[in-house]
Amino acid sequence: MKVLFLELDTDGSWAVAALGPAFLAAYLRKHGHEASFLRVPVDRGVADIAEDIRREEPGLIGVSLTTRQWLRARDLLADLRRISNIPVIVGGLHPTFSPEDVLAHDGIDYLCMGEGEAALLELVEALEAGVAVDDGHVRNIWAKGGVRPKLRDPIEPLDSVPFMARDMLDERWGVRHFSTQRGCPFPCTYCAARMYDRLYATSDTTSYGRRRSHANVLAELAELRAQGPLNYIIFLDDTFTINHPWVREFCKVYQRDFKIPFSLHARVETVNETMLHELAAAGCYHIVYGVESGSERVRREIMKRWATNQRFRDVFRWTKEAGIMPTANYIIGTPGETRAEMAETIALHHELQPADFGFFVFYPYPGTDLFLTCREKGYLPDDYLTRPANHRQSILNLPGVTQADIAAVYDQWTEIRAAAAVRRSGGADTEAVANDVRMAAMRG
Ligand code: B12
Ligand code: SF4
Repeated sequence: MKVLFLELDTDGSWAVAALGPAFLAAYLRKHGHEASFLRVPVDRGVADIAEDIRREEPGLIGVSLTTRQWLRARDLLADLRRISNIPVIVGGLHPTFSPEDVLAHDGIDYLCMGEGEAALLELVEALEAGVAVDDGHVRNIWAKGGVRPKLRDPIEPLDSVPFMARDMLDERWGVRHFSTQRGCPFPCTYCAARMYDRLYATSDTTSYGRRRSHANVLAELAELRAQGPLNYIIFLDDTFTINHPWVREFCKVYQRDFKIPFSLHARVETVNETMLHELAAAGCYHIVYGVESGSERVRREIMKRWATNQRFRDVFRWTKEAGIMPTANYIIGTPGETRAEMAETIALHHELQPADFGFFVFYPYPGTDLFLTCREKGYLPDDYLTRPANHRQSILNLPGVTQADIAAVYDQWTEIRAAAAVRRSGGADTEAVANDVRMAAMRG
């Protein structure tokens, strides 16, 4: 059977496609099935993609969904059902943690909870054989109107998963994206990613946290280098630096055999000066750190993040001294955060002086601790299910802080970004540079 994966863009700017389908496509192909990929830019509707879908003649359409993509998917898949009866399956973070709501919508026939490789293969084979799956016997696959399935064990070892099918990723310019691990052991209350660990911890399966071997990761790198230009590697793991012996060994071999510049995501608790120098020597060019708030109280009491501000100052300084560019990400308007604490985040940002930064208005992702807090305390608006997760406006009704307060802080951050862009432009048309940044912040 052929599975066509749709990638639904949510804004105009191009980004790498979801990694999930690239893993799924490789797994399906290994087992004798076909997979193809269609990106659906924001300005294209069902009428525009109908011909592309017909040409592909898929037996199943698959869509990977974050919460941000959900509202677009809901409308597009309902429209698609009006012109096509090809069965549709959705998977990824949002369907996994909002399954009842997602399955209630038209045009969605199956939903995959958690890891998808073996589950999708089993569904494809059942569909080919004409076997119904609504009794929940295909673990992880929930059919519309059917029984909630149990979860199968996470794939072990991760090395047994075939390398991602790169034609599903829309990568360009020799920039390649990598995933070396699954799961994150930290308890951040706003984070959807850690919910996988919790989902698997409460089922009768083993732990979700796993990592590929060095040999497996390096073999994939070598294969890609043999296929064409390999200019830059982006490690998209939640926290690349968790396991120090793994990272040290990786740096040694990578430095010797590749030394291609790379970037990664880290937490300040998981790096030290020595490791940062080792990473830099191996080719690390850029590290993204979640700072999230400048208030130690907000991080400790609300987010369950225990690093001190001094730790952030030290790690940002060490990172720069090692010759690596640090990026900081911040969250604005976390429930329980005061206006003064939002100002503390801006103050810490000025101290850290990262090479780049991102700022996002808090959105309560389904399944997370802070989503539950918002629901219990009545912070969610009645129509929250139809409010977009655009990270520019707060959807919450919070005590003590209004949506206008949060919008004003978002505007302050936009101006900080505009000023940074003007500084970097080195004398170009400053008003035009600042306006570009303001427009980008409005788009999110
Ligand atoms: C890589 C990544 C990206 C990449 C690629 C996106 C992607 N979906 O892969 C890029 C850089 C584009 C990106 C962008 C953003 N991201 Co991001 N990203 C990640 C990250 C770090 C890793 C994803 C990954 O490696 N997956 C590896 C594969 C193997 O796992 P998987 O995606 O879960 O897929 C498996 C199963 O879910 C299932 N499955 C997945 N899809 C499907 C589809 C079908 C049909 C089936 C059957 C099964 C199935 O099978 C897969 C294989 O087992 C996650 C954190 C995380 N750990 O999930 C955040 C995460 C997904 N991102 C997040 C966010 C918020 C964003 C942004 C909004 C950031 C921003 N503020 O701008 C944007 C918006 C993206 C969008 N269009 O919606 C949130 C999403 C929360 C939510 N509930 O929606 C996460 C969870 C981070 C977090 N800590 O909260 N992101
Ligand atoms: S460290 Fe990052 S991925 Fe892990 S739980 Fe916290 S925010 Fe999520």
